[in-house]
Order: sequence, then structure tokens, then C-alpha cells
Amino acid sequence: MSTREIVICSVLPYANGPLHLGHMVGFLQADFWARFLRLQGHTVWHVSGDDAHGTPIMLHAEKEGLTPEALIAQIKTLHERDFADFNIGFDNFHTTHSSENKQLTEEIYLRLKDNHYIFQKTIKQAFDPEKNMFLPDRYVKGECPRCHAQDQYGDNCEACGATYSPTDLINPKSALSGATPIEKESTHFFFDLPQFEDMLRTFLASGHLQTEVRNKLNEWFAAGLHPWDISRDAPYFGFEIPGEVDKYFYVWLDAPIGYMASLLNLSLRNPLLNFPEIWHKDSKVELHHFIGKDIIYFHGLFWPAVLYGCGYRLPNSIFANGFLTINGYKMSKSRGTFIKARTYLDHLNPEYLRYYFATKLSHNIDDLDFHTDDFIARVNSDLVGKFVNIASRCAKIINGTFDSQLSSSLLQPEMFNHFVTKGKQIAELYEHRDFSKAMREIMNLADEANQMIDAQKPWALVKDQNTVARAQDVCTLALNLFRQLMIYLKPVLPQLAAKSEDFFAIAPQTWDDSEKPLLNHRINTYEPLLQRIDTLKVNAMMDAEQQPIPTPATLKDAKPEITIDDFNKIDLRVATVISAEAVEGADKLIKLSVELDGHVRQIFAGIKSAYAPEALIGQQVIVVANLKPRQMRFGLSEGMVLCASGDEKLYIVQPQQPIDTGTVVR
Ligand code: B3M
Ligand code: ZN
Repeated sequence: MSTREIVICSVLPYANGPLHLGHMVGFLQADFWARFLRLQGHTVWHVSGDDAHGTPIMLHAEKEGLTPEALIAQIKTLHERDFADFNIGFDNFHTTHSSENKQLTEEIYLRLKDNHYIFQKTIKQAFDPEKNMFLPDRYVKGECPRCHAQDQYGDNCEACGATYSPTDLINPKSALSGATPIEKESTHFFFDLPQFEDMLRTFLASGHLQTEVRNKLNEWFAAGLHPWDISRDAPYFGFEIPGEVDKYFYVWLDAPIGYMASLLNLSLRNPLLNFPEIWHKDSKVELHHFIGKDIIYFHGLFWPAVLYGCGYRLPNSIFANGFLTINGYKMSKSRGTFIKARTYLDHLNPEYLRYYFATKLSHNIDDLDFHTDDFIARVNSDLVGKFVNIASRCAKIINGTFDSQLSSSLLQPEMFNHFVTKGKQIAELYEHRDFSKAMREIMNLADEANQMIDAQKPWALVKDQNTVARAQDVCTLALNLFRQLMIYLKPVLPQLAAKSEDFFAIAPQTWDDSEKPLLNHRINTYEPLLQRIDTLKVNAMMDAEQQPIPTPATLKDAKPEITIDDFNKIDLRVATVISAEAVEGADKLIKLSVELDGHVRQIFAGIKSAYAPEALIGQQVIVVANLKPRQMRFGLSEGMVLCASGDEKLYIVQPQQPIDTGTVVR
């Protein structure tokens, strides 16, 4: 087999906050692939880095009282720690705010300019006169011009889906200062994407994209390609455009160049990596991108066009993944489904998640669900119940009865060879990034190994002098099958594989080692390789992300907290107002007679500012029926009418008629 040189670029996460489990989907999938290819003997360079520029990061730093440089340095440390603890084996994790990226971005810009792919145009944009800056679309809010929903962003309406520009909003406001934005002109630099249409269509047809990705790109072709604004005005956190004043490169121009920068930075330390050769038009080095499905436009159109416009090579593939939901819900902080990578690591072994994602990842861009019950069941049943079980059942016999010595021949070589043959299929599934199918094949083989052990019953064979030798052969076969499966799982479970290699007292295995049996060899004493997932730990992880319910104390003019027992003392009843009149000498009071359960009661209510007495007659209200009657200056008040305040106004609380359950469809 000829070896390949392969560059894998994992998406660059924004240096604007912690990583969450949704991020890990793409990184883990790229890591599985990288580790698989390395096991196959190929040379792999897996790189990523933080995406450090742009307005949100600048404003975030400002809010924290930090320089953007300090913020992105802090976040990079956190990101790197999360990656290391999830065993994501990057060859380099760099940052777009680096000298390499500045140099490359400037070079690329100048090349594109020389090649007439850049033009200038004066455009009008929303400008915040208080903050003294141009406002990105997301920082202008106002009323949707189509459906009139309030508080919509400047680029599209979440209520009706309309897309527009911030200047179309009715009554627009700056989300930063609340000021009404003005329109201001500014000269911007545009990358002339439409010039690349033919080349992009050819790229698209090249067959290295997932069907869904290709369909998306085709939609964009149909809608027509537009020039791309690659500049932003000061203040901005990014690289200044050479030769211009107060103009910066838009974060999305220098972000993908960050892949190159990460490789360039790595090449400074690693002489085996030939940086110019990677980017050469006729490069033999493979280039693969792993991205989220929300950024296909940038990677499927802009990035290949930028590379091509500079005379560089194109990517071999752009592999997009879907989003992660948690127990069926979108990730949301308020719902407690925003699970940070660190929170997971605080409670659970990273290999559980690595395996679980592997069982869910296929070749398409469908969303995947982290379902906690399913997660626990899958990992416990597959990894502990099937896979590790093979070793634990047989290792103890070899350790205890045979002085840890494996037999010198295989009991059923055909079974071992069958696993070799299956290994080739599994390798193909890995190659095509069909991880879930690969996991299924591996677990089918684990079932076969367990069935063989069940049929042979080594624990019984070992008790009889006439069969004891066979027990050693059965366990030797079983442990060899386990070792093959361990190699097949190694891209996904590097830690478990390393522990197993220690147990076998063998060097780190490569894929090919699965074809050679391990015989006449002394193994180490078996130690449990993996614990079952403890449900309590999963619950603790979920609890850790629950947002505290706002206590009444955080409300304006709040009263002290009461318990449910306090509340249960209150007897609430529906009553009907039968008469209502103003009280002479009291500005706020209305004297009400209400009918409650066949009795009439008199209640004085301080609601005159909000209601005309006559409007209340015939209305249903809710009364605190067990309030101790109070003698007031104007008479006895025998209860209280429930009112609530909201929007600075006062409202009486009224019962809503129950739904007729006979017509409810469930
Ligand atoms: N930082 C968006 C994201 O994290 C952006 C990707 C850049 S990749 C060059 O999904
Ligand atoms: Zn709308």
C-alpha cells in the first residue's frame, strides 16, 4: 500500500467562549479519521487553531475590561486544555491572530489584487453615532419591515424569515448603545466571486463533496454569486489592510487562511512538513476540511475561490457535520442543554463520548442527538458488556491458570482470519468516514467472539485435567480476537487501546498488526479496562448546566421568599362582581360586592387608577377568600381581589375558562 500525505483542517473555533459538546462533534470526527489514517501508516497533519478576530470578540473583551489579545490568549488556553483532555491529537493548534496569519493574509490579498479579483466600492452602512462605529447587521435591532415583529436583527427576521439589510428595519436601534443608527458611506474592498463561477462549478462536480453540500452549493449558484465584502472599518480587531488607513480585513477572510498559518507555524518546528508543496497547484498532498454545516458557503465557495485566485491548489474534500441536540433539544443555556466540554470532562470519561459520537456519525449532515439514556445504554452495553467483556472473561483464566502465557497456536485460525477480512471492510468504512457503520461491524464481531466463548466455556474446561489445555487455547483465541477489535477501535478509543496494549505487554499497534496473531507470549495481569457509566455522574453533569431559576429577590420591589406551605394557606376562589362603586374620600378605592359560592361579600380594592367601577360589573375575579376581614375607614373588607402589576400598569387577575377536554386532540 502506498502511503499518502494528508492535511486535515478542523474548523477554527471562535476565541470568544468555551467549547461545548456541539463543537466536539466535528473535532472528534476529524480526530477519528486522522488517527485511523495514521494507524494505516499514512503521514497526517491535523491542524486547527482559534479564530480570534472580529467585532464580537472586540466587544466581548471591552465588556470584560480586557484587551482583545488578553481575552483570546485566555480562551486559547481553555480550548487547548479541552482538546487535550478529549484526546484530540492536533499536530498544531494555532491562532489566526499570529504573525504567520498576518503574513499569509497580506500575501493572499496582494495576489488577489494583482490578479484583478479585488475591487473597491462605496457603500452605505448603519453607523452608531454614540459608539462611533459601523454596526454589523447583528448589532442593529428593530421592527421587521414585513411582519412588523419587534426586536429583530438587522439581517433577518426570526418571526417571518424575511431577509433584508439593517437600513430596512423600522425604528432601528443600535444594540450597543440604543442610539438610532445613521447611514454613513464608506469605501469597502470586494472579492469578485462571480469571476470564479466556472471554476467553482467544476470543483463542485469533482465528486469530493457530500450530496447535501453539493445541493446547497447548487442552490447558491442558482441564486447567483455576489461579490464578497472582505473589509471592515475601524474600530475592528483584526489585521489592517496594507496601504489603507483604518481598514481591516473581515474576519472571514483571514479565518480560513488560519489553516495555512497553523501549518506554516508547524513547519517551522517540523522539517518533514513542506509548506510550499502543500499549496502547490499540482500538490500530491491531500487537503481535507472538517466543518459545521452552517459554514458551507465560506468553505465551499469563498475558500476554493481565494485559493484558486492565488494560483494555489483546491481542497480534496469539504466534510460537513450536523448540529448536536441534547435530549432532543437545541443547545440552550436557559434550558440547561448547553453542555460545556469542560463540564462533561469534570464528570465523565472522554472515551464514552468519543464512542457514542462514533456510533452516531455517518456520511451525511443530519443533526445528531446526545440522548443521555441512550448514551448510558449504548456505552455500557457495547463497550463494557460486549467488548471489554471478552478480555475480562478470558484474561483471568490465562493469568490464574496458565501463568499469563498465551498458547503457541490458534484454536480456530479461520475465525481469526474472518476478523482479518472484516477488518478490511471496517477500514473502508473508516476511510469513508462512515464511523457508525464501522462501530456496528466491530460490535457484531464482539458478539461473535462472546458467542465463541459461551460455546466453549473455558471456565468449565479449566476444571478438568483432560480439557485444561483447551481452556488456554480458547482464551488465547478470544484474547486475539479482542486484540483485533481493540485495533479497530483504536482511532476512536486511543486510551482504552493504550491500556489494552499495556495489558498485552505489546508495543503500540498499527492497523496491520491485526493480521498477525499474538502467540506464545506472556501478558500482564488483567486490570479492569473500563467502568460502566454511572447514571448519577451523567445526572450531575446535566445538573451542573442548569441555570439557577431567578429567585424573587432579583425582581424589582420583590418581597421575601415564601415556601409552598405559606402559599397553600391562601384560599383562592373565583367570584363575580355584582356591584362596584367609587368610594367618596378615597382616590384609589372601589367598593365591590362579589358573589362567592352563593354568598355576597364586600371588598374594598385599590384599583380605581386602572378601572372604571362600572366596567367591573359582571366580571369574574379571583378572591383571597380566607383573608382576615379588615375594618377600614369606609367599612369592612371581607377578602381581597387578586391584582398583578406589569408594564407599570395594574391588572385584575381573571380566570381563563378551562378548555373543553372533550375536544382536545392528543
Ligand atoms: N469560527 C465559525 C465557527 O466556529 C468560524 C469558523 C472558522 S473556520 C475557518 O463555526
Ligand atoms: Zn418578520
